[in-house]
Amino acid sequence: MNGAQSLIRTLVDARVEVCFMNPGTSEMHFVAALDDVTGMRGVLALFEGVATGAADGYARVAGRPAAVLLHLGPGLGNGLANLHNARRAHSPVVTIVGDHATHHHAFDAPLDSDIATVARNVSCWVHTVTDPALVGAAGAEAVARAVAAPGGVATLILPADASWGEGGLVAPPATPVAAAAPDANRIAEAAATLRAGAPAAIIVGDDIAGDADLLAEVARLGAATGAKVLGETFPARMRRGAGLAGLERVAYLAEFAQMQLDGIEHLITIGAKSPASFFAYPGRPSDLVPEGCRVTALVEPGEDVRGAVAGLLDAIDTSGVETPRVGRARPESPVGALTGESLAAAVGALLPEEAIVADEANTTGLWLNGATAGAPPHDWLSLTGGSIGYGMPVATGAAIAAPGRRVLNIEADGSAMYTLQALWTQAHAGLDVTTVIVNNGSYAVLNMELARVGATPGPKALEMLDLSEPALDFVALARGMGVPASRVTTAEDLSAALAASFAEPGPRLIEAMVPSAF
Ligand SMILES: Cc1ncc(C[n+]2csc(CCOP(=O)(O)OP(=O)(O)O)c2C)c(N)n1
Repeated sequence: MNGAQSLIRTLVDARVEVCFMNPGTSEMHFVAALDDVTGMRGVLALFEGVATGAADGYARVAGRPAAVLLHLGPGLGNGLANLHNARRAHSPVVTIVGDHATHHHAFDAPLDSDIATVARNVSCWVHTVTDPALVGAAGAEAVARAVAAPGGVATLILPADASWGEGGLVAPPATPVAAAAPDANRIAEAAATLRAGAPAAIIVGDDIAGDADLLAEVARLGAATGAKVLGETFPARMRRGAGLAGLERVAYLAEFAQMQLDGIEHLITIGAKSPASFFAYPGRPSDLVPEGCRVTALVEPGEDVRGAVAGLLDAIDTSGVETPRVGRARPESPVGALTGESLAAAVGALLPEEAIVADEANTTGLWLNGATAGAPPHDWLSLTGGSIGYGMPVATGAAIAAPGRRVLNIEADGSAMYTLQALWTQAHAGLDVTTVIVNNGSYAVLNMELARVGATPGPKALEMLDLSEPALDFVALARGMGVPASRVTTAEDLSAALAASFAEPGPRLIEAMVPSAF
């Protein structure tokens, strides 16, 4: 057995069963090993940012890692932006970066670079393994590091000679470090604060936002004590819909977030960050915590969130308190002009039960939250790290993680162009992904941000935010990658196209012509 074969067997034994990849010469033994070892599905991506984003989407939905195989420093660099988003989502990802054979470094061949330096920025663990006999153990360790709470990107650098060398040994799954127990004093303090009844807010992180039962428990705590329950602005995964506890998120725009938090005297974070402005603006505060408000970090991300919530429930009497739940409510099917609002209504009216929404609608997404709140239960994925181009790859990985569920990717045109190649993988693998491209011909949000940061644009500046010349033809682009596509200009046509796509297997792209809101 060579090193590569031992690695794949080890990964499969640890339930890492999908590898998104864009390989090169130094990874050929890993690729060849896919046929020697059963249980590992290889998924080809035509750009590394698609592979890394797909691994993020897979992890968010499956709750366990996929592997990503990348080609030396440049391949890793191409995949970095979506590894950044994966890191912010606390997604477990096992990144394997092929490298030159160890003896080859002396020649500084063209693809040689400092891989570890590129990896460190996004990785919770970086390790180079040079001995084929240790490759399996390194793979097992990579999985354990990736899944250890709160989840992260573990990067294994795999020189070609460690891959092709004989003497590979399969390693048993390694035990991840357990999440740190919650601090009893902090639970007592938070419980006393909540019981005292002063204006308080609880901000919950991904562990709660993505778990309907935990979220219901926190919602009950909120109802029992009068505390407002909020989610972070961009959760990795929200479990939401009719019959479940709802979750208002801290607004992206600082002014709105300040309104949400106005008058709050105690803020309790549970596996979440204290709220801060997404960007700095001249003369405006970065910290969104109201003046004089005390912040208690009950547990940090990666500590035992479940235990912390259980501790609060033990300390606070919630008997007889009803868990607030969202009622079933769908918007009327919209007619007429296609706008952000009518697009949202069409989605809200038709979203299938157990759909997975990959939301990168950006400015057009403003109405989506409200329009879908009372839809049948579904999962909602958002852009955790602010690095655009996440939606199409994440939708791809989500579809591989959840066959049988419809994935709806609502994707702004500018963001789509970063990782459009995801469509090819969707067509190749026959994935049930419906992509709605919101074509507003603009980097619209940046038009708004220009004014917010106080910059004065001239025509040259405005040209940098304009995608209209030439107009992007997403129908042609999709068809060119094997995905059936159509363009819609009215709300009823969008509804018809959505309904048709939800009723048929495989990918489809709908290009929605929506005027820019800015
Ligand atoms: C990797 C990366 N590059 C650049 C940006 C800066 N940026 C933020 S929003 C944006 C344009 C968004 O346009 P689009 O996706 O079409 O959405 P719209 O604002 O039109 O709704 C850009 C370029 C970013 N966030 N991430």
